[in-house]
Amino acid sequence: MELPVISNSAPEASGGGCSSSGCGTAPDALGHLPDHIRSKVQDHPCYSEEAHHYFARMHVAVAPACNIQCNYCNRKYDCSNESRPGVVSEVMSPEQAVKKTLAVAAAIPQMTVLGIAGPGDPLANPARTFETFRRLSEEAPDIKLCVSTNGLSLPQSVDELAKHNIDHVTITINTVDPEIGAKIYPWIFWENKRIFGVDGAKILIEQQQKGLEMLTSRGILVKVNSVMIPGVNDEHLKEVSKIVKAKGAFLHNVMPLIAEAEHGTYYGIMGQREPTPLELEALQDSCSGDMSMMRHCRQCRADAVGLLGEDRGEEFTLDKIDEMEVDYATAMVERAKVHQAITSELEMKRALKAAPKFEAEASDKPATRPIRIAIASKGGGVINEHFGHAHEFLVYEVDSVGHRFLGHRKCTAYCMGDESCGDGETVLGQIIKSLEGVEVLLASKIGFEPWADLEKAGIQPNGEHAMEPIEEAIRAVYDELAAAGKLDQPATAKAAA
Ligand code: CLF
Ligand code: SF4
Repeated sequence: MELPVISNSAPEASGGGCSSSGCGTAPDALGHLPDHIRSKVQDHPCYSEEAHHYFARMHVAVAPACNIQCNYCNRKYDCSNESRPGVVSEVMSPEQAVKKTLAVAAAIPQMTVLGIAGPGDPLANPARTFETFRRLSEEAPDIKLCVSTNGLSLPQSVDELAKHNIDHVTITINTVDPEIGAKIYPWIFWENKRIFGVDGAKILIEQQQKGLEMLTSRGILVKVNSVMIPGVNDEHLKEVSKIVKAKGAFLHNVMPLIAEAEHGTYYGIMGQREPTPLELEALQDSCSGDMSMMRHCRQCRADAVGLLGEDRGEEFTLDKIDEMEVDYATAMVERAKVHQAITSELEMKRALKAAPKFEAEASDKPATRPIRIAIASKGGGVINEHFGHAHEFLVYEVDSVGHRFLGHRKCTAYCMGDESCGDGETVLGQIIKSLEGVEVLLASKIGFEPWADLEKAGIQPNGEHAMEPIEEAIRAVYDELAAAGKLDQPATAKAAA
C-alpha cells in the first residue's frame, strides 16, 4: 500500500489516518483529510511524503539573528533546527529574497513553497521576515509561505503570521521539561536579558507551548521538529510527541542530532553521540503511535532550492538573478498548469492502487518477513540514480502486503563520475555502514566493484528496475524473493545487525 506517512491530527480534521508503525496502510494517505487541510498539504513537500517526490521548496536566508543558544549549533553557521550544522548561507535583504523567489518560481514551476528557516531564527528578525512574507503574499499569491522557529518569540508573532496567510509553521520542540532543556539550551535572550539554565529553558518551553496552542486554535498547520539527542531527550521525546499531538500539531519530525567536532558546536566538541539510523527509526516508530511522523526531512540549508535532497542554489545566485527578467503573471499561468498536471497524475495513480483487484491480490499472499530496501533516486518517485552518484538512499520497509517509507540515509557519493574515483574504497565502506539493516539496494546502475562489496556485506544490489516507479519495483523485488523462499528465513547476521 502507498503513502503511509501523513495523517491529520488537527482538531478540525475528520480523524483516523494511517498508522506508520506497520506496512500496509490506506491506499491514499491524504484521502481521509478534509478538503481545506488536504489542499494545504498535498503539494507541500515537507507536509506530504508523497508530494516530496514531485514538488520543490525554496528557502530565503533573510533572518541572521537568533535569541537562544542550542548546544548543537555554532552561530557562525545556519540555524541547526532545520539545517545541517556547518552549512553557511549568505544573508540577503527582503528585496533580494523576493526577486530570487520570483525567479526560482518562474524557472522551477514545481516549486510550491517558500520557507524562511534561518540562518538564525526568523521570528527573532521580525521586520526582515515579515517584509519578505508581506511582499510575496501580494506578488506571488500562488506560493505557499512557511516558517520555522525555535518558538521563543512565537506568541507575539501569531497575529502577524495569520495576517500574511502563513499557514505552515514549524516549531522546534526538543523537550517539555526545563531540567532536560537546561542540557540543550545554555541560555536564552529574553526581555533584554540573558537567562541561563533551567530558568531560561522554562521560559522557552512555555513560549513554545503557548505559541503551538495559539496557532492550532486558528487552524494554522503546525509541524513540530525535535532533535534526537541520545541520553539527553531520546526517551523523553515520546512524551513530547503525545503532548504536541494533544495540542493539535499536524506532524512530528524527529531529526537526528548531527554533532561533529569540526562544526565547533558544544555537543560536537564534547563528543556527544549521534543516534544511529536504526535508533532513529525505532524512536520514530514509538512516537508514531501517538501522531503522524515526518520521515523524509533532509535537514536542508537556509538557502536551499529544489526538491528535498537536491540543491539548485548555484543556478540562482544574486548575480544570475540580476540578469533574469521575470514576467510573474505569465509564469503563474504556466505554474498552475504544471501543478494541475502533477495533481491529476497522482490522483490517477491513487485510484489505480485503490482498485479492488490490488487488494485481492495482496491479501492472497502468504505472510513472509519484512525487509528493508534502499533506493537510489533523483526524485519523481522513480529509480533514476546511479549508485556511484547517490548522495542519499531512500529506505523502505516492505512486507507481503505493503510497504512504508522509513527515511533516507545520507552518504558521500561513491564516485562522482571521475575515472579515478579517488578514495572510493573508503567511501564505499562508509556507504555500506550507513545502510545498516538494508538487505536489497536498487539503483539505475551499479558498478562491478561496489556490487561485490555490497554482496559481501549482505546487501543484494539490483540494477534491473532502472527508471521504474519505486513502489512497483520494491513490490516486484519483494515478491520475487518471497516466491524464491528467501524470506522465510531470518535475515543474515550482517543485514539484521
Ligand atoms: Fe522549509 Fe521547513 Fe517549511 Fe519545509 S524545510 S521551512 S517545513 S519549506 Fe522540510 Fe527541510 Fe526538513 Fe525543514 S526537509 S529541514 S522539514
Ligand atoms: Fe542555532 Fe537555530 Fe538554535 Fe538559534 S535556534 S541557536 S540559530 S539552532
